[in-house]
Amino acid sequence: MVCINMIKSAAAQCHSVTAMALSTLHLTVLCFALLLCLIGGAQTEVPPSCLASAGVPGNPGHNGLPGRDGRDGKDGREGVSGSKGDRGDPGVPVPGLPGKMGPAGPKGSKGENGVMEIPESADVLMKSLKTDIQTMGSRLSTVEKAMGFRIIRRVGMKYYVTEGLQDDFDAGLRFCRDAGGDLVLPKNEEENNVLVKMLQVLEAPIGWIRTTDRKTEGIFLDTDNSTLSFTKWKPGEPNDHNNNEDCSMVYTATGLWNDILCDRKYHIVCEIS
Ligand code: MFB
Ligand code: CA
Ligand code: CA
Repeated sequence: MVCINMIKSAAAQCHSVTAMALSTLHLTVLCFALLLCLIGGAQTEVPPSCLASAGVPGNPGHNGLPGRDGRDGKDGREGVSGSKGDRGDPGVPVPGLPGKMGPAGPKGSKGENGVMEIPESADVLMKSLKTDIQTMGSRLSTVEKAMGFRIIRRVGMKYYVTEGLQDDFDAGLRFCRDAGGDLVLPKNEEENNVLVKMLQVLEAPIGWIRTTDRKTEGIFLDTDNSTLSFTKWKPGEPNDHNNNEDCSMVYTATGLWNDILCDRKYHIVCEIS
């Protein structure tokens, strides 16, 4: 069918060929198409005039329809570098990798004093330390008092001190209490022995002991009216000889105690604790 149309078109144009001048190419194409049709066996009539002589080429026809896209050509050679492009937009800020440790900065200014939080254990420790400090303070005070005497002996937590003075019982009480202590009263064998040794140093045969039965005859108490936890009476003593013996003394030779008149003058040994 296409072939007939082409021939009709060719025929129509051939008919006018004498009147119009077809392009050589156009005429060639048309004749080639005609030849193809004839070869194809198409049984059609070709006007004799078309085959008789070529006419004058006509005006160029309208441009044909665009052809189909051709196949991609081969890659071209690499082009020369283009000129420098415009400056790009600022990039999206992305944190960089951490930098190297810089040099130490200048020492900061002194901070405010912090509030010391004392944990419970430390609180207990603080209380213990306070007690220890108080004890040490008391001990220091004791030592300072004892240091004022000519002869000093430490026994347990006490100091026995003496200047070698002799006087009556009540004078002895006043002297020792004025020195910050009291007249000596041994509370055990050890203390009694230290007292005896001090009297030996003084070459004193007798020394005062801080106990009397002034409150109740026959009941010997400390001067604060407390009972005695230790005594070392000589056998048969206290005997309130001549019914007027209410104070107490120790024999240096034996370390034994005896009740005696309070106005006798014996060596004074003080205790400071
Ligand atoms: C008495 C004694 C008394 C006097 C007296 C000289 O002992 O108890 O206190 O010391 O001797 C016998
Ligand atoms: Ca008595
Ligand atoms: Ca006696």
